[in-house]
Amino acid sequence: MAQALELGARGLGQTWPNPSVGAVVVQNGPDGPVIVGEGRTQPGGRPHAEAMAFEDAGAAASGGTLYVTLEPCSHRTIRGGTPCVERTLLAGVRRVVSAMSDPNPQIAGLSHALLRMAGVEVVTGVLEDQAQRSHRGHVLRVTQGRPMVTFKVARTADGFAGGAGGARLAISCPESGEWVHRLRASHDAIMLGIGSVLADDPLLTVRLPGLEIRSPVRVVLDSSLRLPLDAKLVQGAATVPLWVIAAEDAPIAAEERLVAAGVEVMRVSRGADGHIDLLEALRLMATRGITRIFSEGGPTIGEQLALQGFADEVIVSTSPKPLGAEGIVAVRPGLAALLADPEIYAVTQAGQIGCDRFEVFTRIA
Ligand code: AOF
Ligand code: ZN
Repeated sequence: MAQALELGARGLGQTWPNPSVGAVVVQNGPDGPVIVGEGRTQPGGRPHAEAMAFEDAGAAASGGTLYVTLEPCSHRTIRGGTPCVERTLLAGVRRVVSAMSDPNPQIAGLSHALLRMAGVEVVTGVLEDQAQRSHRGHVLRVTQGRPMVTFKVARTADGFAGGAGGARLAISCPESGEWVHRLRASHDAIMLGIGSVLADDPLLTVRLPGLEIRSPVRVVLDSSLRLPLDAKLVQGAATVPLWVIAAEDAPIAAEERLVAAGVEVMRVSRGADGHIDLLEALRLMATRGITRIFSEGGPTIGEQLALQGFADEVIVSTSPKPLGAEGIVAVRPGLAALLADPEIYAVTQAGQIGCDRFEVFTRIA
């Protein structure tokens, strides 16, 4: 199962609207169990992990065990083909070990039951915590209609994300830069506020040497459609999709200019604070198939995401260098209070990357 989880984790960010599942087929050889097939959900969500693993195993799957990180599917869809439960039976598998049931209401325990009825031994809940973490985006999308959100912020030793007035700071060391690209690549979309775009003019593509991957969709929350046409994000809209979420009252002329430049503009209501209604924006992204969102800022969005209960993971990286002056506070007080509350966030990872220290907080309530 650990191997299956490893396989599945490699596809995070690439398989939306589907979860990234890993599957391993094991057969008893003369010297003990051997892996005869492996697979993971393919980019875009199909073929499913089991289909890949059975194809890899061929006839060797018969009589063997399937380890899979999510309950196999049994539903039929137009784009589907043979459901994985049927494939499992056709392959002659005798035992299925699954990490967790699939909360997708079309499946939700039905597949495990179908397999048992067909005489297959089914074991569930193996390494479930890890599987739940890996499939959190899918689980939230099918149970709550919103994607999972990871918020990351980098700060100086004295706690600032930017200089006074929002001036951009070079905070992190080079090793952290590569890590951020990996984090981006493991999410379906990167979301940021118009303030960060106007201040930094970022490109937000994923550059990982030796890795051929689909770059996450870029999403800008821009209630009044202030995004300039010469922003790098807009210039790159032909190669990597750019979605702009605006308020209903934003000028139509601005929308038309952006659309002509290849940007997709969507509209939602304004929240009580006058900004984009975050829940509506997240729901909209979920309807478009997004399961995992990476937000790199800024501090205000991070605080709002956390206060409204949507910051499922928060990553704080701290450099050893202080700014030594007044700046933009990276972890705003509302977020800081929640992170410090052990009933709301648990520290699930901590360590050092290059010169930077980092902590990963996972929302538990
Ligand atoms: C599996 N194996 O590798 C994945 C599964 O749109 P479809 O027809 O591909 O079905 C999507 C649903 O199937 C998705 O919402 C989730 O419940 C499950 N994903 N199932 O057996 C896989 N990725
Ligand atoms: Zn399937």
